[in-house]
Amino acid sequence: MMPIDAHAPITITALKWVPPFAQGQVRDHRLRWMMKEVGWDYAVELIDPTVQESSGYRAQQPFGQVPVLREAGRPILFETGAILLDIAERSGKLLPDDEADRALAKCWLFAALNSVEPLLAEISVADIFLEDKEVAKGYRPYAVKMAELRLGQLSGYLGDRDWLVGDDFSLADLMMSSVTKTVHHTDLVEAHDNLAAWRDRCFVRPAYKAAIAEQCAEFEGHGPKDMGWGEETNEKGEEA
Ligand SMILES: N[C@@H](CCC(=O)N[C@@H](CS)C(=O)NCC(=O)O)C(=O)O
Repeated sequence: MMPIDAHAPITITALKWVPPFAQGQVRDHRLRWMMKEVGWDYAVELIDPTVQESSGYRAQQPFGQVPVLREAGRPILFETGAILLDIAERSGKLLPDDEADRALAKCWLFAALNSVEPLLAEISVADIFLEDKEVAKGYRPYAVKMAELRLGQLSGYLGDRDWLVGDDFSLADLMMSSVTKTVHHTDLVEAHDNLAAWRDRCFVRPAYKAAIAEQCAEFEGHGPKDMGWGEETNEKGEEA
């Protein structure tokens, strides 16, 4: 695993601990993955709800979320899509050389975040976050129908392409494959052979594997107490 350089000029934020269902899912993995793809060093600042709720952090990330990217002499960036695009443009990596393909890769970056992620997230709402289990049960079939629709459309576009745009893995593949992790606890992606194969092509990349291993290793040394939660927090993050 690539070591994290505590003196690196770039720092990203991540959460000290999350429940098992979210480990390997927290969105800082997108930045770790991207940084490893382009070969940039970075340090990680692990934060907890006290920091998330502080006015200092809200000035960096108005919603108190992770990740942000801090770099001396530059504005602090938030929103993983914007950060990935910034890194791609500055490093000259993970964006196609061809101008038309470059424009298309940006379309797919936004499509991942704007047209696919919100629909897939509804399944997490039904499965994990809705407290009224009856309401969740009633809502889930609709959420599944909408997710199936989008993933079917994505599969239709992908066809027998190896990558979403052009001949190489790009930030569009990075973001879209990361977005499919939202439904990793279902077989909705596996319902489409080409989609599952493309996702696996993304996830077999050493940079992805190292990013996930790194995030999960940080959770090892922490627990619910580090987030100010009771030790009885269950695997969904609910306190008993
Ligand atoms: N649209 C944002 C979403 C960031 C986000 O949802 N972060 C989650 C972790 S995956 C978070 O910080 N959740 C804690 C919270 O909202 O308090 C992005 O892509 O950066």
